[in-house]
Amino acid sequence: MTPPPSATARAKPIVADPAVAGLERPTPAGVNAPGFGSDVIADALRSLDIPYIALTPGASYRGLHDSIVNYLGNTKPQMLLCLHEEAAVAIAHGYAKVSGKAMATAVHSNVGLMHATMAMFNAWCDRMPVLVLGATGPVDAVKRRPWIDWIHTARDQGALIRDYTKWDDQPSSPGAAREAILRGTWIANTVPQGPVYINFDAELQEAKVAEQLPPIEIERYMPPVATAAPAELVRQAAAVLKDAKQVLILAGRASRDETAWTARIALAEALNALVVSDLKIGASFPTDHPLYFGSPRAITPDSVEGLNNVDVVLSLDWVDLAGALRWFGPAPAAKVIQISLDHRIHNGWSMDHQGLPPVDLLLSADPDIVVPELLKEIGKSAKPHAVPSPRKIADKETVGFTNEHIARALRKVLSDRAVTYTHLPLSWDDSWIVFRHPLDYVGSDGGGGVGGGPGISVGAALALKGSGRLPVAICGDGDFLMGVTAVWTAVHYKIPLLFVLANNRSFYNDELHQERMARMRNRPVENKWIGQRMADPEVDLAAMGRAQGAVGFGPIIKAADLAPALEKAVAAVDAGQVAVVDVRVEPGYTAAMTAAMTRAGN
Ligand SMILES: Cc1ncc(C[n+]2csc(CCOP(=O)(O)OP(=O)(O)O)c2C)c(N)n1
Ligand SMILES: [Mg+2]
Repeated sequence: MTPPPSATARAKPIVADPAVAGLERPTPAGVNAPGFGSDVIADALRSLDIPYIALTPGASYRGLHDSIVNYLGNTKPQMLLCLHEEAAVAIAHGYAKVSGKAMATAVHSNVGLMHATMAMFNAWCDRMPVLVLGATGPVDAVKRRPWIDWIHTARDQGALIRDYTKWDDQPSSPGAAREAILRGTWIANTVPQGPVYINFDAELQEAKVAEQLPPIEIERYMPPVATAAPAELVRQAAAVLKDAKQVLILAGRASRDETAWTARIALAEALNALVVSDLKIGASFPTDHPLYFGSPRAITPDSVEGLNNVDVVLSLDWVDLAGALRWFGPAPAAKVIQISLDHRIHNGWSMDHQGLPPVDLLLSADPDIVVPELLKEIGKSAKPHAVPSPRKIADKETVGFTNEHIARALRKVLSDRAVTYTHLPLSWDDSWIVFRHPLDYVGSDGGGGVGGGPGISVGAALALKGSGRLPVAICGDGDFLMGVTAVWTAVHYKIPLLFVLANNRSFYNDELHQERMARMRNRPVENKWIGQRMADPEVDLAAMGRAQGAVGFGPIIKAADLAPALEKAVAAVDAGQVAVVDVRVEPGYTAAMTAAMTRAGN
């Protein structure tokens, strides 16, 4: 049986990049049979074709570390050394955003896991698969070294992350460890995807294997999961959509699969539906398509006028359906069809499930699988197509020196080149850069955890290596500074990537909040910068790139210098380097962004 398109996309074989594979070759150890518990764990990772394990080292998993280097020969998986656990997990997160598949990470005991938590939360909210391996000091107290093994052993380490992982385990034998790795990887990769955590007792890793485990057929433990909707529900949904006067499609979470992308466009065209997408998640619809309405930020109380005729809303796993329905007022009259599996991983700790939306018809299935089925029911051109008239990008020079100048310069320098935007800052406007392919943009950090941008971008760039696509990360200065050491990993492992930094020398998003407070309380607005501005001294971000082996450009302080600097930076990336361009934009957001942020309820 041929698996449906999204299942295939999420299970593409992954090959290690030859340039990366040539690095850090160990002296052969000549080991060929698993002698220790951690060799069994390493064998299980090898059997799953996981190309990389991003890690920050620690003694709690010294057994596993040795097995990967000396038993596996540091290949499949190959270690990617990271300077912070948050970067290690973010890299795996970014890798999954492109490949659709979990990469491995390893983090040291409770302390490494604590550093990793925010990145795990980001991956969780983004519904991205990551296999996080961890370790604890000997569970058997008699085996613990004084002091250090005690502070690095916790009764229930998984409790730190249980609320934002799909599953966790602490196996107590090599056989159980192998099973945990198979189960964890399978769960992580199954839609809705998410991170999993497996904690290995140091003693289990370091103990000799009493007897060899019988070999197993890995494929039999990795059954592909493709969740379709019952035919009757698809027929009902198709009937509602065909009868609608005006459908609004909320093109939400989707795979990077091109076939699914094409089917989504065909469905919108067959229904002559308006389409909305969201910068929170990867590109899900061509933003220059005549049916494309904009991102939620474009939907202001005034523009909702344009949605007045909408009588059916079709959500393709939209991140916040209840929030979107508020565009129509407190009690939306439109019929709502939801296609999503997300409810399957909602829990009581994280409120990332958002508000409870009214839903008239739920298809509990993967939208990438349902959309082609709906299309079959509806037929190709039930309604006249809109005349293609791509959304115009306002290309006139704007005043000052803002993020819009960055967009304009990138458009000029990159022209029609295949680019993947691996990260965009919060203040980005979706009308500035057009997306025409599912890999043009891989979405944001998921959990709103600032600092994820650099690591996610390095992981995405790693997965894109050799694809011919240019990875471009546009990060705020705050985001970059919090995750800056990911740059070293990119440089060290020869992962070409362009960082363009929207450096307003501020955690500016929060200046707006202080402004709002001051206005509400009738206090001086001019104090909003205090405790927000990173000035005196201004941080030299290009130098922070250079200090880690990247090529640094800037500070660029005027618009005219930007395109020439970007040209040089792109040439450096084309030559295999990591480039960091420090653009000193003015503090301030666009009027639309400011309005969206300071609207009532924010
Ligand atoms: C880990 C974390 N700390 C703090 C915040 C609060 N926060 C939200 S946006 C933001 C500012 C980010 O600064 P920057 O990346 O420079 O973007 P800017 O707002 O200046 O455009 C902060 C601090 C957060 N979301 N996550
Ligand atoms: Mg900033």
